[in-house]
Amino acid sequence: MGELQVEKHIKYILAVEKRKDDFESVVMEHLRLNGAYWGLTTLDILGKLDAVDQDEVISWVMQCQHEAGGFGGNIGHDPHMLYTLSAIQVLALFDKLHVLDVDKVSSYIAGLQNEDGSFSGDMWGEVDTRFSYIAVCSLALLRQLDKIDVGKAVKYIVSCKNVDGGFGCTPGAESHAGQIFCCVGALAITGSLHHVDKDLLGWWLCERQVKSGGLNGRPEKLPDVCYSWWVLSSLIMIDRVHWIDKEKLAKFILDCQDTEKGGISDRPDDAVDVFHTYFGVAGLSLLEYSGLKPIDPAYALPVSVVNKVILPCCP
Ligand code: GRG
Ligand code: ZN
Repeated sequence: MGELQVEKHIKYILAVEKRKDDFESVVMEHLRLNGAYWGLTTLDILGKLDAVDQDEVISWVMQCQHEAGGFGGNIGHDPHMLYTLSAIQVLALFDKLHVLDVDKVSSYIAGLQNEDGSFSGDMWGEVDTRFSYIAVCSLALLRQLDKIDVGKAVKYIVSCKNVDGGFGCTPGAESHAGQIFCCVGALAITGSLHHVDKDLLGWWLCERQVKSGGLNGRPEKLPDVCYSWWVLSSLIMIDRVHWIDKEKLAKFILDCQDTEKGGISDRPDDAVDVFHTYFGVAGLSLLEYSGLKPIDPAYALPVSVVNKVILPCCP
């Protein structure tokens, strides 16, 4: 099996952070704050977060904050839950959550909870269990979960559970590994995993592994490195990770590396991007690949970061 090209991936991510005008950077412009989270978390798992200028990153992140309290994908963009979580995660990586006006950010998030317990992504109202996860994860990191109705939030997530044991984006929507991560993650953070049928869901999740060792996101779909995160983290949270072939999955991820220029793609021989580089490295961390910092499957941050942020709150 090929080895993880640690130095090359570090170089690739540092280069993407600096390039402003090539194809990938232009495509990523509107979601730069997400990109920053993917790139910086990858660097941290690889033990190289100190290679970036943290003051510069933090000052840019704070400029992405809108007066409404939420964050946009870049300076001057409208606020959205998706970027607000990324901002909180990036600040947590640098142990700099104290620069936030916690009350303002958490009020923005809490203001997006609907009567039925669900969450909208922004003021335009799209409802999705992705936003339930984002609200719960963000507020837990800020230690502000009491700002929302957690009981109702859990109830809404449970209403998105399907007969196959999985979860969809809204009630009745088909199960998808990405949504399952969101729902299981939010249930894990709120101590509500008893709502999950672990054997049934574990069975659905482990069936996502295909011949090549990779995982897909739904039946009959192609494998993709990002599902190494969505599926594997969910299996770990419900304690069923031993139901897949970990060795074969690690090989699939390693086969998706660009061994010359660095970076990881969705499938072997495709073009690399920061998103799949993050999910490949994070997946290998979940597989306990040697030399990588362990990542927390619910918070999607290094365990060391989560311990620093969450532990001090516990009475
Ligand atoms: C902090 C890790 C983290 C996440 C934040 C935004 C979010 C919360 C979660 C997104 C969950 C999700 C829905 C992921 C799926 C992304 C994806 C690969 C979608 C593609 O779906 P299809 O059906 O592609 O178009 P397939 O793979 O089925 O062909
Ligand atoms: Zn993908």
